Order: sequence, then C-alpha cells, then structure tokens
Amino acid sequence: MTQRILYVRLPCNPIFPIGVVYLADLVHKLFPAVEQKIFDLGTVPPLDFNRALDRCIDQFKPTLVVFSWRDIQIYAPVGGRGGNPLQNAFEFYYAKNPLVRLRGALGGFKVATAYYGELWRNLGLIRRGLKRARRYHREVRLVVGGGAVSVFYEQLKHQLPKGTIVSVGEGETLLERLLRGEDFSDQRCYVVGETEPRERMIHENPTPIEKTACNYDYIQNIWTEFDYYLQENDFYIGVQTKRGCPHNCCYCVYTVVEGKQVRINPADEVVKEMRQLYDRGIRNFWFTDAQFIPARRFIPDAVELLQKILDTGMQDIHWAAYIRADNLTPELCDLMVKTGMNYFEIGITSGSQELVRKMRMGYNLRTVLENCRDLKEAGFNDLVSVNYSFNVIDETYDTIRQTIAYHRELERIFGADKVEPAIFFIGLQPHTHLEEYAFKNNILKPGYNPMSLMPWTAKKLLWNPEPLGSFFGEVCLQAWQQNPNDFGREVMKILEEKLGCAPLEKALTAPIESNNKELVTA
Ligand code: B12
Ligand code: SF4
Repeated sequence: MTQRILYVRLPCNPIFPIGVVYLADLVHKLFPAVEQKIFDLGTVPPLDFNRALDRCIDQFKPTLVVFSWRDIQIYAPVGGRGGNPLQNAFEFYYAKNPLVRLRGALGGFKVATAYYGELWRNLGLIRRGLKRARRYHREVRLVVGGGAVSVFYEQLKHQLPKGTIVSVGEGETLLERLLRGEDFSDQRCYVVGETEPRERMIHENPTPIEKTACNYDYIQNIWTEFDYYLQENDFYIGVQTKRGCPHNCCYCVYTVVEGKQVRINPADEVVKEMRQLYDRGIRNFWFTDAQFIPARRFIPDAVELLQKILDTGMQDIHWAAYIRADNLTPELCDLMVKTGMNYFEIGITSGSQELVRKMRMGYNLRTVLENCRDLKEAGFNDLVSVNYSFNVIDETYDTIRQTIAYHRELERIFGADKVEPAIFFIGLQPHTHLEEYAFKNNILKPGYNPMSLMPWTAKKLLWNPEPLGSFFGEVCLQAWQQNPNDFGREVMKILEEKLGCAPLEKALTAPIESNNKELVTA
C-alpha cells in the first residue's frame, strides 16, 4: 500500500513551519510515490482546531501522522499568551505591595492556565488525530517531533499514546527509515510504552544529511494554506543555511539538539531555495540557524553565501538571524549590509567579560565591539537586539556596572535608538550545564519536572537566584511601572541610576581565574 503522510503542525504563533516543509521535501525526493499533505494549525482559528483536524483527516486518510510541536516553554519578557509571563511571575515573587503581588498571582494564574491549557489541548489534538485516522487505517502510525519535543522528550513519554514514536532533533533519517520499513532504533527517538529514551540520548550526534534546495512547487501542491505566509509582507520566512553549533554556552540546549558538528548547506542550494520564495513575492528571510556564523572558521561559508545572494540580483530583500558578532570581518560586514540584513540578535548575555567566560560562552567582548564598529562603518543602520540575561552565575553589582558600560558603548556605535536591550532571565532547560550546576548546588533535584509551571518549581526554572534575585525583581517591577513599552531601556536606566557605570576597560578584561568554579569545569 502506498503510504500517505499527513504533517500536522500543532498550533503556534504564525511562524513559517520550516521544519515540516523540509521533512516533506526530503521524503518526496526519496519516495516520489508517497502521498503527502501539510496541515498547519498555526493558520487556523482556535475554535476550529478540532473540526479542521477531523476534516483534514477524513479527506486525506493518512497512514502515517506526523505531529510537529514547536514551542512549550514561554518565559519571554514580551506580551505572550495570557499576558506577560515574566512580569506576572516577578510581581508574584518580588512585589512588596500586597496589591501588586495579588495582581501578579492572578496574572500568574492566567499564564499558568493558558500554558497548561495549551499543553493539554495539543496532547488532545494528537490523541484525537490518532483516533480519527484509525477509522480509516487501523495500523496508522504516529510520530511526534519538533523543537518543543526535542527539549521535553523525556517528560512527554507519560503523556503521549502508546506506540507513538517520539523524535529528538532533526527527523529526516528517522522518517526515511520508517518509510523503508528499516530499523530506526539507533536514531534519537523512542517508542512510548515499548522502548525507553536512552540515557543522554539528546547528546548523541544527529545523522548528517545532504541538504538540497527545497522544492516549493511541490510544497505548494501539498499545502493548501501555503499562501497564508505570502499574503502579509511582514513574515520572515525561514531558510536554514547550516545545522549545529560548536559552543558550550551554559544555559543553551541548541548545541545538543542540533549537535556540535556544524554542517553547512551548499550555498548554491540555499540560494536556489531563496530564489523560489523570492519569485513568489517573499522579501524577508530568517536564517533559522542556531548561529549564522558559529565560529571564525565558518566565515568563508557565510561570505560565499552572501556573495551568491548578491550575484543573483535579489536586491530588495531583507534578512535576519542570530549572529555571534565576534565572528565578523570587514568583508562580511560589507556583504551583510549589501544583501539587506536589517535585524540581528546578539546573545552576549552579559557585558562583563568575566561572566561571559564563566558562562562558557567563548566570546571576546572586545572583538564584538570592534566588529560592530566595522558593521556600522559598512553602512548598517538598522535594529540590533542585544540579549542580556542577568544573574546567571556570579553576578555582582560590579558586573552589572560593566554590562551597563558595555551597553552604552554599543549605543555609541549604533545609536541609542537602534540598540534594543532585550532583558531575559534564563528559562532553565534540561540537558544544559546550568541544569547540572543547579543539581550540584542543590537548587534543583534530579527528577524535577522542567515542564512544570507550578510557582515553587517555576521560581527555580526562571533562573534568578538570590542574593541578587530580589534586587533584579524590584528593578524590573519598577521598569514595568515606569515605562512598560520600553522595558529593556528602562531597566538599563534604573540600574545605572542605582549602581553607576564601570569604566569600559573593566568590562572588557577578565581577571585570570584562580579558583575554578564548578560551572567552568563541569
Ligand atoms: C530560529 C528560531 C527562532 C526564530 C524563528 C524565525 C523564523 N521566522 O522562523 C525566532 C527568533 C523568531 C524565534 C522565536 C521564538 N522561539 Co525559537 N527557535 C529558533 C531555533 C534556533 C531554530 C528553529 C528552526 O527553525 N530550525 C530549523 C528547522 C528546519 O528545524 P525545526 O523546525 O526544529 O524542524 C526540524 C526538527 O525539529 C524535526 N522535526 C520537526 N517537526 C517534526 C515532527 C516529527 C514527527 C519528526 C520526526 C521530526 C520533526 O525535523 C525538522 C527538520 O530537520 C530553535 C532552536 C533550535 N536550534 O532548534 C528555537 C526554538 C524552536 N524556539 C523556541 C522558543 C520557545 C521560541 C519563542 C517562543 C521564544 C520566546 N519565549 O519568545 C519565540 C516565539 C516563537 C513563536 N512561535 O511565537 C524553543 C521551543 C522549545 C520550547 N522551549 O518550548 C526552541 C527549540 C529554542 C529552545 N531551546 O528553547 N525562534
Ligand atoms: S553560541 Fe548560541 S547556539 Fe551556540 S551554544 Fe551558545 S547560545 Fe547556544
């Protein structure tokens, strides 16, 4: 019997579902006879989820249902589902005024209800989909994967139907094996009720695949709602140019989800893919790599890609990405500007070299500044989002002063209105060095539930430990009160008023470590 694969992208803010698009594309290249359909619940109004899913299954009658689940954890400093989760949590934990605490508790309750509501709704959609598909094919198989599953695969084993294949990281090889009827037990996956996730499975290397340009003629054929992402011109459509990140930043799980081995997609193929989107009217691209330039040795690859983009004559495009700004050269800066980079995020986390080293981030902050000057020189005049996560490890008033000094220097380079300080607090994730650190320091106990949003667990997962936790809590609350629409800048301003600003040179020099901290050596 010919297989019929239905890809269901579970409800999500409308972010282009590049993961299922790539899976369907590869399956088509390997098995042209297999029938496929993409169904994106991100484009369906919530009240219609169940009905739309039923309708789709009734029409398509899949033999294999692939659910793609993008995000679960939501500690963002921005207005999200059910409110601003960070603000609510901080009001509840740190507000001195009982009325504000009450508001925080109510807000936190709203966020928690939205969170658990979405979790249960998505699990319900998966069960519903399976049940419905069984009406047509008793032996239908269910595979679940995507970003959220990669992070929380161990917790989900208790919540998914027996027989579900749960996949970690990229799913191409797993699907190929499944369709060939071959053993897939060596892939990063397990079958609910039949096999257990292997110890440290997420740390295993993904199976490399040769990526070619996605065939959008085909994708458009199997995805009725494709046009949804073409209509509005503010969508940044995902294009992946590489996979993997070689770094070790203590709080980051990307480096294990994608693996440390950087695998570059051939530049010609990336450009061919962009060209197809361009010809359909797309002008905004997001390079969905964990890092667009993961290390200096990948600069030539970035140069080659951008040069090829320029050569195709796609002159009116814009693109954005996560950029490690320590890996830039004047040539690359020039190409970035010429090819239309109009937004990038640098996750330096702290402006103190000492802390950047302790968090194992491998950054040289002085180099970042020099490169930012080159970028400005090359004509970059757009927005930079600088991600700061305070209080990760060993933060002191001194290191805060250094971060302020560093941020003010970035403002001098790009212009204060162009540098957006995005204040995050780390949401602790499983399989990271920070999790190990939390175990060793008795902050968390092995067996804790990283998906819990119960206040007593959430307080530890939303990483903001004492002695500075309450101080940051109060600063953030004051910032929301004074200037909620420019939260990041307000936090910086308040911190500077309270603590002052260090000389820049202090921020850029890290004293040689005398006693090794556990995180540095873990
Ligand atoms: C790029 C990126 C962004 C960009 C997206 C830009 C764009 N226009 O596409 C931006 C910056 C906007 C962004 C925002 C957010 N992101 Co983000 N993002 C990423 C990142 C780095 C890559 C995602 C990606 O597109 N990869 C490329 C595609 C091809 O891979 P993929 O979609 O994962 O699909 C592959 C596999 O997952 C797998 N797969 C997918 N589905 C299925 C299904 C089956 C059955 C199988 C077998 C396999 C499979 O195969 C696919 C092909 O190889 C990931 C981290 C990472 N390294 O994966 C986080 C990640 C997806 N983001 C995450 C989150 C939380 C967010 C935010 C909600 C953050 C926030 N708190 O504000 C926001 C908002 C997103 C939203 N829905 O509204 C989380 C989700 C997990 C979680 N914690 O719940 C991730 C995993 C990071 C993390 N570790 O926390 N993000
Ligand atoms: S450089 Fe970025 S993607 Fe790589 S480990 Fe560090 S935070 Fe994660």
